[in-house]
Amino acid sequence: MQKKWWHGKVAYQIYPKSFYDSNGDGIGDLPGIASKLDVLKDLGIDILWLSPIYLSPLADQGYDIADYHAIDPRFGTMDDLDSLIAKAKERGIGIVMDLVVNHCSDEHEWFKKACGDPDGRYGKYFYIVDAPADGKLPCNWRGYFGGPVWDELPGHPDKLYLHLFHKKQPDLNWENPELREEIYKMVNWWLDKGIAGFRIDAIINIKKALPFKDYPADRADGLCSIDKMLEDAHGIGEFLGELRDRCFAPHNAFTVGEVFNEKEEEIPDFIGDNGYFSSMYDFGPTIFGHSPKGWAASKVCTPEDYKACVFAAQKKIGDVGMISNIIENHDESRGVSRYIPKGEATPAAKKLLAAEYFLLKGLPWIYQGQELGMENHPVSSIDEVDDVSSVDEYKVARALGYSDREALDAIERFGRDNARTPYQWDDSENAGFSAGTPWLPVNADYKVINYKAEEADPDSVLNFYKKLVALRKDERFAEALTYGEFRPYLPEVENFMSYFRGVGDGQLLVAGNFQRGEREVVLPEGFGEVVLGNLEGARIEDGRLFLRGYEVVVLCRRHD
Ligand code: TEU
Ligand code: CA
Repeated sequence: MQKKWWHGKVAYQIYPKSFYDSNGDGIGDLPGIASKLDVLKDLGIDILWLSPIYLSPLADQGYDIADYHAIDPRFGTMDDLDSLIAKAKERGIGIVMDLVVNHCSDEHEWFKKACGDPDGRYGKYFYIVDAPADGKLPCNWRGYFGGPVWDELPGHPDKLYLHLFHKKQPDLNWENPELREEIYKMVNWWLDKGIAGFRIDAIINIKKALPFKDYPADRADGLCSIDKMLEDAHGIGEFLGELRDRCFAPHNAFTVGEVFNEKEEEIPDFIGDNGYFSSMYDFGPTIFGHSPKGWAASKVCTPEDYKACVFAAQKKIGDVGMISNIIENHDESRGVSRYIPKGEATPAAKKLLAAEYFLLKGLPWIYQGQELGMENHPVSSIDEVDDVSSVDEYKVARALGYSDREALDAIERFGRDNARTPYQWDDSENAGFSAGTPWLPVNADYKVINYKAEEADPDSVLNFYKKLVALRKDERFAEALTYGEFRPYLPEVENFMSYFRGVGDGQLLVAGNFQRGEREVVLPEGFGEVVLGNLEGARIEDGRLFLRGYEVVVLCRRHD
């Protein structure tokens, strides 16, 4: 693997709307982020991804962009962003923007012009078709937010347009070279501004299986999951290779793809030495247990399931490229509530989960609040839910006969609002996030789980994350943790998640007891020096390691 400038770094994701509100309107903003840069520096962050801050009607919380060259006034101004980029750079932090180009907003001028002249130049920037006389839609694909992917083109009852996501997010037609040129021009405009790169949104969707056709329905609605079409879509490399060659490579940009549904044989093309992207996320644990019947029918991810997903990805990727490892993001529920058995998410267990994913081979990402051990929040009524995806899943669950409470339980488990409640800065009103009324209520546990309290507590989850970051950058172990081989240790032992990093003398062993009960295991020959642990007083006797409930230790070879 060729060495790159961003290898060995630590990355962080901010969801701007919920990070810090500097002007009391209840919405997080760019000056708010700028005021917290030293907090991120102190955590050891090198790469900072901002979820969208572009002009948007926020139908999908900003993933519906109405102007790619403008900052939405809710978040601030372009000067605020330029200032943030400069201040971040002073601290050695590179800003990564969110590139959302599978679709734009229906309020983008391109779509407005398309509605004005569906058969003209801008109509061809989208997928616009004549509405079939028999009323049958061109295909039975189900949108990611539920319902058909076709809607009437505003002002044209005889025409339909395609949207894989919200109806206010019309898909851009990447088969059109003119549209692609518009995208490349915009991407280079941003890279010329000095950002470090992009996180690339929902990018696998830009290549559709054409011509449009039905796939077998997987629900009573007669529709089918988009996954079925994506399995049939081939040739995305033409677009992604062009995007790399015209934009990313000339700027030596860092790019990370949000890639679901990738074809395993294509992974070297995606993140290999000359890949379309620098990295892509491992979504193995994220998609584990998904049911075509929706969230309410999805399986719980046990510690053994989690270990199997993570180990499989590490094995699949190997030395092909640098995968990006997460336990959560703005689309997912809180990792500590998802991967730690219900009722056992103690600080020790949260630190165990942190160590287990953070020391894997790949680029570690922290999502805002994860470093505090922020948890899911209770939902008592569908009326309090903001997330469009959750609202759809509630309807799906109820249509399948689940009760109101069961449907709400599914939203508590998987809803995207879980990750979007305001960052918990301290135990003052609104958790110190805003002097106004937060756009989404603060999680009631902020009195205990908050930055101020954890910064002052040497045993906090926050301070454990700082130790993990320091370990990855420790000159004794950086090579092993960045480029070192990943090799499972005793994978057959249930609820024991343990793996080597590195080879020979530079090797580390992560050993986590992913359960409440104690256990003892035999240590591999030569290992006995504890470099990090989540509990005081790790116990090693005669080559055996004794682990308490949810205890994790990191060991290196003994240097007697
Ligand atoms: O998400 C892409 C996506 O397909 C999955 O995350 C998932 O299907 C979706 O979140 C519904 O649960 C990206 C963004 O991360 C997400 O926030 C946007 O809603 C979506 O694209 C559309 O831009
Ligand atoms: Ca604000």
